[in-house]
Amino acid sequence: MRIIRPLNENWLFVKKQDQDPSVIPEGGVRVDLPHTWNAVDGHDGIVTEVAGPDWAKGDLSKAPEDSYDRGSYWYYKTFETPKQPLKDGKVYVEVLAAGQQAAVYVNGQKACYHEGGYSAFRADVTAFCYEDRENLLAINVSNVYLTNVYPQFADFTFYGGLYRGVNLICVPDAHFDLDYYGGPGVMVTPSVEEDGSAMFEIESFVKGADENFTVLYTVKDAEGKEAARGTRPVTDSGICLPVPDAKLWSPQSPYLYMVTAALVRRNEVRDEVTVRCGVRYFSCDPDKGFFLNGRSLPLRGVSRHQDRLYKGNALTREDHYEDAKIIKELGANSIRLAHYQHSQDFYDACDELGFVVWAEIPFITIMSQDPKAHENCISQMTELIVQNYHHPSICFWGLSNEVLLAGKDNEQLVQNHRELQALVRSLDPSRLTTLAHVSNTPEDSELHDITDVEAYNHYFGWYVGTMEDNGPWLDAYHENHPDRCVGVSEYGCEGILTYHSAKPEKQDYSEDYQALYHECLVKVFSERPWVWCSYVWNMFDFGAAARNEGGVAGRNNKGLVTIDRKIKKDSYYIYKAYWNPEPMVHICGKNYAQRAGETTEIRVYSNQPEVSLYLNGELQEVKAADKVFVFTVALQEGMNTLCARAGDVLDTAVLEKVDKEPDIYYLPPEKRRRG
Ligand code: ADA
Repeated sequence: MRIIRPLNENWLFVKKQDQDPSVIPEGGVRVDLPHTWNAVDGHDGIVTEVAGPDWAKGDLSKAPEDSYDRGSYWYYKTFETPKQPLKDGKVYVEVLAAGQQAAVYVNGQKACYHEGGYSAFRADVTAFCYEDRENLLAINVSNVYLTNVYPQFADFTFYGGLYRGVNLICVPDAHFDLDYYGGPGVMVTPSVEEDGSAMFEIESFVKGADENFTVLYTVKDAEGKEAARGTRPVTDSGICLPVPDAKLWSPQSPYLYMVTAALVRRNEVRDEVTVRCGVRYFSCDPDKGFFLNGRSLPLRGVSRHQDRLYKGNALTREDHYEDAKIIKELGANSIRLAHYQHSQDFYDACDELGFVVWAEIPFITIMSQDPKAHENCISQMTELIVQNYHHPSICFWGLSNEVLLAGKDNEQLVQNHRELQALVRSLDPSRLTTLAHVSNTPEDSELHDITDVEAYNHYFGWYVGTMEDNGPWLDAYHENHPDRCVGVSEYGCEGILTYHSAKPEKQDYSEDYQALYHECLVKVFSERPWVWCSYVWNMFDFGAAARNEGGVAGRNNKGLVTIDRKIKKDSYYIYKAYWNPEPMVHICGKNYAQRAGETTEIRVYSNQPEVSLYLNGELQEVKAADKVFVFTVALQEGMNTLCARAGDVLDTAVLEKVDKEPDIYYLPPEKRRRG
């Protein structure tokens, strides 16, 4: 049987460029994986030397503006070759991700080189391992800018490091394949039959086995009960296993099956692989939007980046699950996992907690002029699909994001998209393709005619226009292009807890404006089920090293929740009111703690029909409204206690009446966007 041994402890991290992979160097620090060397400078806003290209002119010859350490560094670790029961086994090193490119050496011998910072890759190191003494594993990892590796340039930090972990995998000579784009060596495609039963179409890819071997497949239900079983010869290993009365997967009922393929010789299982699957079917209609299992399900959710305060992207499985639970509490039914392949941990959480996922590759902002870059797109898309084929949560593969932001709409760009579309169709005809247009993408661009569905990134009410422009834009587009399935892949605005105003306005970076903006947008989408998806940009504030806005350098602050996951902003709660049926009430403006003026506005969010507001124990008013309840109250001198009751739920707030509000509440325009 295969042995999977995590190699995450006791690495030596050497922050030097050229090193000898066959000898442990002097210096360095002991680290455990996951690890990134940009855990702090990736979003602390301290600008180091600026290599400053003018990327807007497409000049990417030099590394984009660097305000974090982009280097080529080394990790070292010794390991023993595991003793295998059978002598002819194979040994692989599996890197779960290395930002952004990496080379793997064992005992000084180069085993592989990989480009792309977000996918797993493996190296067969059998020939380089010693039988009788320790081996030396050295991995050179680099997030130095290369013209042929995506992302070229984008509004998030390209963290460097072994940030998801490394495994040693040992398999017998006869085993399920480990060489194909980091895939599991088995491919399971569940589908729903006319009679409501499910069919599990399974294919496995076996190496080193002769006619004495067979493959035994079993399907187990969520209770661990065997639901189907079948055997095939390795020479023709495909099989379709029926599961009558299958339970479907959906966000409301994320039912999972376990499919195991066992490689059997005589009465012995030599190798085994298990994948989790879900049975569902879905479609998109230009006029009716997204359907899952035959029911309309407008996808209403958030986008999420994979980094946290002072951890960078070196997250644990618990971190990923915590993020997913915060999003589940919001009541989202979908997540756009921008702008790259995310961790298996997070896709697993989406399968288990129930989210429909848009997964994508980092073909973003600009198409590199380096022809080799398209090969990188192709390999990253292949890895994304092969490594994540089994996640029932994933329904969409995203080809690109805002490639017209800094690039030109040209034939090569269209051709590259057509090739990506053909690749996805060949690897996975069971899912839909999509892409995210930058807001000013011409409506007659050929980029509209390639993917199955499409979406736009719109920031009306933040960068341009007003929040009220969003509904009319969607209605006009829908009318002009009734054959297109259109969604909104991004929308949002900055919200920083320090800034407050009784008269919030666009670009004031206040928590209050962000809440008003999202009050407007959540309603726009609730009235348009034909908009197949809408994703708040972003669920969490995240690292964007080149940014310097709102007095918070190094970060994008459009999150509904702070980068440390500790504080939900007011805007979080308007979504909870719309999307989570559990009774709730939330008094906004708790951080707007000191208020001047005879009266002040108190906004309350609730999914209950009526809210009663009390000031210092006195009932002020009972209001009936739909989600947003706006009261005007006259605070008394000093400290005041507010209480909002809605049915059986309540919320309180403490506000102080002052003569003059703190200057810090207001960010002068000249300080709002710098750099
Ligand atoms: C774009 C881009 C995002 C982010 C966003 C913003 O839509 O796709 O990655 O940069 O703008 O915050 O401006």
